[in-house]
Amino acid sequence: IGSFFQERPVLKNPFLEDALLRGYMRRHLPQEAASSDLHAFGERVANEVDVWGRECEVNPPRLVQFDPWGHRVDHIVTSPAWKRMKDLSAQEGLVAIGYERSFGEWSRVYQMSKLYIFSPSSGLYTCPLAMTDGAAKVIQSRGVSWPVDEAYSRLTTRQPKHFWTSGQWMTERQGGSDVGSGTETVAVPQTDGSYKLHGFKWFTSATDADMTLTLARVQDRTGATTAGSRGLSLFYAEVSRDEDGRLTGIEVQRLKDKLGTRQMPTAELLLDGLPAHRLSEKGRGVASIADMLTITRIHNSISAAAAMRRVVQLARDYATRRTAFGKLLKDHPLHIQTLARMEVETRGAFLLVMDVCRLLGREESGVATRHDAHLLRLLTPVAKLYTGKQAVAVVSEGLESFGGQGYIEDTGLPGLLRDAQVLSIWEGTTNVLSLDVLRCVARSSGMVLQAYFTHAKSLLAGASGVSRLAPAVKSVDLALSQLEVFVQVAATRAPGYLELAA
Ligand code: MFK
Ligand code: FAD
Repeated sequence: IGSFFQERPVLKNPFLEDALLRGYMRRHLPQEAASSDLHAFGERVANEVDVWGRECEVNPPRLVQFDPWGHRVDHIVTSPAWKRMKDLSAQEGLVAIGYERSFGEWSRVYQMSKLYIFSPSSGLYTCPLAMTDGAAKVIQSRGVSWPVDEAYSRLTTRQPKHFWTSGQWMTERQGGSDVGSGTETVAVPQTDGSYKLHGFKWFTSATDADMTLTLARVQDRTGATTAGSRGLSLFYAEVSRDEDGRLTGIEVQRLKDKLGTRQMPTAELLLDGLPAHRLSEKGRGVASIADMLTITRIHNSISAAAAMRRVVQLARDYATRRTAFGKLLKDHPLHIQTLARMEVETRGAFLLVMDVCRLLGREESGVATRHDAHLLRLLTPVAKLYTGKQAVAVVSEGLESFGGQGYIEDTGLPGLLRDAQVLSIWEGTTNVLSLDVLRCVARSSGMVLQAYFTHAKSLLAGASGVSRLAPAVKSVDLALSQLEVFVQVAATRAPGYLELAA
């Protein structure tokens, strides 16, 4: 059997190991309270939480539809580790930090840095946290009052016993991208001003949530509804059980059998009279849930950058432990070149996503300029679509750097690749987000692009000493001057010209 056993790669404190993250925090948020919290949390992730994440993977959720006597119960049974993730998330303020705003405009950067450290060890608990954050944001933007004041306090608390997570039930069988045409769920008005929802939600993740935001069409007195996006309204519903233990107005049809993200339940739900409250004006459902999409897409980008960082970190460590052709992998220039390319991709992703978080923080603290607002609108889908693709490529390359062991399930490495694959699908596929970018360029009459090029120019100006960047500065200048002409011409030409051009 031989006497050689390869040392495994070791996960060290992901904050201390990440020179770019530490440098970024030193530069932008040098407060001791933030860095010591990130340091301590990194220690916890490496020594305690990472094991729970593995437990979530090997002990995935299951659905118990009936009790032994045939009563419908629809219990989604989750692992103890999954439940611990919920308590930890509250204690560590993984949603709360974004709303406490103790670090002013840098609070989002701080919150997202914690999530970045947590994500690859979280057993996908970052999914419910993303939706929880998105729901809190929608409620906050619309005003915290009845019937969602209690929910808001629960979504943003640090008290584990009080903490709630939220779902985001948008996708139906006819269309997840095109929710405007694809949504069949109807909302039947009740005499007390509330509604009952009837329909079928085809994908609902982290379905053990305490509440949800969802879309439905309000029926008029004749039972008719308005088709398309203009017929959709936004609803708030709590997930509760009656005295017999049955879910109120919901049947869990089945759990999805997925390529990855197996740690968390994703269910098909029949809504059969689910009590709900309308949060938006009638017909403003898509525009009202857009705040949630912004937040969850930023979380998605953070998870993508974090997956890349994790695989690079482990690959670097492994390169100091594995020998081939008489020397450690770290001493093979070609192997180091491969790791260096992964590192460059990871750094680019991190800096892009952190810039989006910075802009979000500025907007929420009321210090954002119009220019910042344009950039946030443009860069949110760009970062999501770009990092989603990068994560799959970098994590795949990362697996190869462990040789055959990268393909072996119980190393935990293949799960990183499976989980990365979803990042470009949910929360808007790559093509759908590309179209979102074009629409926002057109609707802002090109202003978002102007903001982008101006921003790029100022970043490049900071590096003007680097002569290799001179062509880039020149092309940004050219793009900016062409864009200015384009916007001026478009403003004087037929309406819709920009939309067509985009
Ligand atoms: C691990 C971390 C991540 C965890 C993830 C959590 C689990 C996964 C959960 C999900 O996957 S939830 C489902 C996510 N579904 C999507 O992302 C849907 C993808 N499809 C789109 O995004 C479509 O572009 C969209 C449904 C929005 C198209 O619908 P419409 O009705 O054709 O949109 P339209 O006409 O462009 O916009 C309607 C209004 O919404 C406009 O406002 P106004 O009426 O005031 O002009 C738009 O400006 C506004 N809007 C649309 N997208 C927006 C937006 N506003 C801001 N940002 C956006 N992105
Ligand atoms: P479709 O919309 O049918 O898209 C199919 C293909 O067509 C895609 O490649 C897309 O890019 C392309 N396409 C569509 N429209 C265009 C166009 N106009 N131009 C060019 N190409 C286009 N949804 C929820 O609401 N809540 C959840 O909690 C949730 N959890 C999920 C968990 C997992 C693990 C997965 C895989 C999905 C989850 N989803 C959830 C659903 C997800 O958001 C949708 O699958 C996604 O938005 C795509 O919708 P679709 O599946 O209907 O694909």
